[in-house]
Amino acid sequence: MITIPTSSFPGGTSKFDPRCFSVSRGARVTIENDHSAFHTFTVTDTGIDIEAPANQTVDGGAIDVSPGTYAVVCTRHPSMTASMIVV
Ligand SMILES: [Cu+2]
Repeated sequence: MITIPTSSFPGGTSKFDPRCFSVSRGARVTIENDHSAFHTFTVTDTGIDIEAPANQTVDGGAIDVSPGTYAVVCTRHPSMTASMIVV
């Protein structure tokens, strides 16, 4: 479960919580967007691009990529980043 906290804005920096996490290959991820803005969970150099509408929890599907460390970003807010380690 990746959370985008409700307190992300205003006055703060939007973020993923946790900022660094590991998942087993093939595991499903859930994105809980508790914030009042649209965000994405986009994994660089993969086809993973999950839209997380405001105040919704979405099933991100299975993470089926090779083991390694990946950069995660919100395409709407480039300062919103995280690291995903696939094992
Ligand atoms: Cu965002």
